[in-house]
Amino acid sequence: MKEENYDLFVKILLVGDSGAGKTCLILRYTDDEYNDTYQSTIGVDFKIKTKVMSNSKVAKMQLWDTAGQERFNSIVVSYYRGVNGILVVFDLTNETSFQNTTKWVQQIKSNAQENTLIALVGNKSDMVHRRVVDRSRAEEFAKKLNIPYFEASAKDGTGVKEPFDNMLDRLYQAGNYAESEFNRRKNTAGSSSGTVNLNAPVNHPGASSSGKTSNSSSGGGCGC
Ligand SMILES: Nc1nc2c(ncn2[C@@H]2O[C@H](COP(=O)(O)OP(=O)(O)OP(=O)(O)O)[C@@H](O)[C@H]2O)c(=O)[nH]1
Ligand SMILES: [Mg+2]
Repeated sequence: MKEENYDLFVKILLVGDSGAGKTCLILRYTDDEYNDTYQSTIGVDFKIKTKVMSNSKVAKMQLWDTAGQERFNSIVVSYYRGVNGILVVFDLTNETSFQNTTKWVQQIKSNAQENTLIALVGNKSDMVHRRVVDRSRAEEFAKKLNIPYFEASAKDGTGVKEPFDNMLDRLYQAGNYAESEFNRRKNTAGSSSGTVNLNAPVNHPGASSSGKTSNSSSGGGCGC
């Protein structure tokens, strides 16, 4: 896709314990695919999704997939400042992964920009019998933090679109996105007062314009 073929651009990062299902959620959302073979993410990776919003605006979403393993944490933390929104993912069948969401949120609050939007996602809702985190407990925790809570299953696809789409809508409402260069030039040329350019894209030092740090660009490397 050419740069000018979209109206807004957002960067959304997924964090959470290793094995929570971050890679699988992204793969389900972008390609509607799922793979049971667990391949832990090394460092940071991304995929792109283009979406036409209900207001007909075309959004280009850069979805950053991070490694949950502790040894990659300093790399992950270095990405917090350059993104518009962050989904904190935990595994509904793993109590520790839920407990650790407190740590993830604290890390975001200490390192991300103040206007970064956050949401909480409980994944693996298909594993009804192995579930250990009640919806009410997770909802209560999210309410305390004043962030939305979603449940999803990357495996059967239930509830996967909602956290991503809701994040996009909230970012749009908050004006927390970048415009395409094309729109920016067009708007500036067409208006003597100029257009307010909210949140110009922040290029992470480690990411080229095709935006890659570890694996291949939109498509490759999403080990799920
Ligand atoms: N039953 C079920 N299993 C899932 C679901 N999502 C992911 N899994 C499984 O959980 C394992 C881990 O999923 P990943 O998406 O690789 O986890 P991750 O959060 O990316 O892990 P790291 O890359 O190590 O941080 C894989 O074996 C998946 O098959 C789900 O919704 N339901
Ligand atoms: Mg992963």
